[in-house]
Amino acid sequence: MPHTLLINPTITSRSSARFPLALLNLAAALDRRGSSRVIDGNVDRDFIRTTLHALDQGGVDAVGLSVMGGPQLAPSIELSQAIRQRHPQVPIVWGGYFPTLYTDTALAAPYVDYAIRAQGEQTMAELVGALGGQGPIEKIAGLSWKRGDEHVHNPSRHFVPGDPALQLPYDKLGDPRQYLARTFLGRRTAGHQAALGCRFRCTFCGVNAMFGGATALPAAQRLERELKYLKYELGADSVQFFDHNFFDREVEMIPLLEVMAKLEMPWWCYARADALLNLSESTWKLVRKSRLKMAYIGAESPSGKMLKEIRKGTRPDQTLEVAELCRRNGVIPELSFMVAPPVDTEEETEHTFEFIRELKRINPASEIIVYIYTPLPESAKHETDRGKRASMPLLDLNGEPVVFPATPEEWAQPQWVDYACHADAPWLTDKLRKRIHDFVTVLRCRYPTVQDMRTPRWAKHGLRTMASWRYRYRRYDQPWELDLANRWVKLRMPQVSSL
Ligand code: B12
Repeated sequence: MPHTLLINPTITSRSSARFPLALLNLAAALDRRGSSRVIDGNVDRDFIRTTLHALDQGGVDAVGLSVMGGPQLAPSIELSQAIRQRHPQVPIVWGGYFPTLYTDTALAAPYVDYAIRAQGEQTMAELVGALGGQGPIEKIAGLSWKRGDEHVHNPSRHFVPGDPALQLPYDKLGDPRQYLARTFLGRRTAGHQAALGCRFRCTFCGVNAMFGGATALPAAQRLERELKYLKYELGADSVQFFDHNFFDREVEMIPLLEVMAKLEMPWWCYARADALLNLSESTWKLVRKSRLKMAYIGAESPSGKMLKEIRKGTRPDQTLEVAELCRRNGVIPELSFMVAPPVDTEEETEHTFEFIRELKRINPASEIIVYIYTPLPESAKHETDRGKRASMPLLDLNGEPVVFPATPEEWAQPQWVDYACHADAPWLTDKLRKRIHDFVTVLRCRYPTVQDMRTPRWAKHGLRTMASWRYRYRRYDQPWELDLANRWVKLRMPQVSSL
């Protein structure tokens, strides 16, 4: 009976910790033919010591880490090095977005023995079986491993839809109630994933690279069972859906929305403008009854040309239309944009600022998220998309091709953490970086996010008043007084900590 430790290295603050769903899904799969323990670094801030202590007790056959690019890399490296040093014989497995997108980079590290690409449940279960002598490693789909100095990439695993009977082992988290958080949705908001994958193939998105355009909705019975567990067993009063893209084809959505309309738990989700615009009035009625509060919609750009280039599949006029539609239905659209693309960098950015102003005119409640456009390196795309379109080489400020990191340590450097978080890019001038910062400062003070529960009303009101003349007259540059006020107020940043 193989025993596996599953670790979620720290990525966010204790108060922003949400169910580590990747590990719960993996644990459910591993426990069919063995056992597992989950250690969540978002809750256990001393997770490295806890892991080493668990290994010191013996009986662990493998350690699996969930690794996302960005701020989770440094703690993942630190943990892996500590394990390698104290227990060199224990196999270390990396899974999740980082090893899926950057498989060779992950394997380049001496402390990563196996990289699991895309969905991990079956691959990890087969790997721990193979490590215990059951079956050859070469046959495990979705696994990458090392033979001497060579990296071996076994064929990919086909997309696996969710199991309708699956029960996530929440009890492995100690008291699962500690993951319910006070958000603008409610006093005890739970994170939940219902559907898997996304059928769209936007070139910039890690989800396409992970699922290759596949999607699977859950059975309505499973959704109802899981939501009832969250509501009646744990006491959750609202839900943040982590689904890569919640609204799919209308006919298939109706049974799911009926479940949600029955439970009436205010909710948040990722959605697309076109999908929302295609819903009929009767479905909108269900959406209202189910109490959808906010939909995060990737608007990305006001330029139709750029939207085509990144294969978004929506148009700028649909973004404007959906802002109005949401207003009529009492849903807040949270619209995200990617500014400073590698070509026409300044023009596109200024054009986006104007477009955001237009959206605010149409629906002042719209929440706006501004990211820097940081495309995935060509090697990180899903294999079926790689090289399909001759994408322009990315050039830095000196006109030299951007060279992406080749080791996890390099990806953990601040400039590459920023790249992974869509916060900075090598083609950004200081002037434009400052201009974006200033615009965002004025915008978020003029329209403080409703997701901020900490800042008192009077402070938000003060910020709004201070920022209003700057916003009105487009005087974004050097908002020193707002920067100063922000140091005291510290408005929540949904793009960093989510709800
Ligand atoms: C919750 C969440 C977070 C949480 C923390 C999650 C955590 N680890 O505790 C927070 C809010 C902190 C967060 C932060 C970020 N996130 Co995030 N996040 C998510 C979200 C919404 C849900 C994750 C989840 O639980 N999924 C459900 C589980 C079941 O799926 P999964 O994690 O993919 O796990 C499967 C496989 O990946 C694999 N797997 C995963 N781990 C492991 C481990 C092992 C050992 C194995 C074998 C397999 C394996 O098997 C699992 C089961 O099949 C996803 C979107 C999504 N729906 O996945 C984005 C997502 C993962 N985040 C993403 C990003 C980019 C970020 C950021 C780095 C940047 C940003 N601007 O958002 C930030 C960092 C911000 C910062 N601090 O500055 C991207 C990743 C894409 C990429 N290019 O890497 C996603 C896909 C969103 C998106 N569409 O862009 N995030």
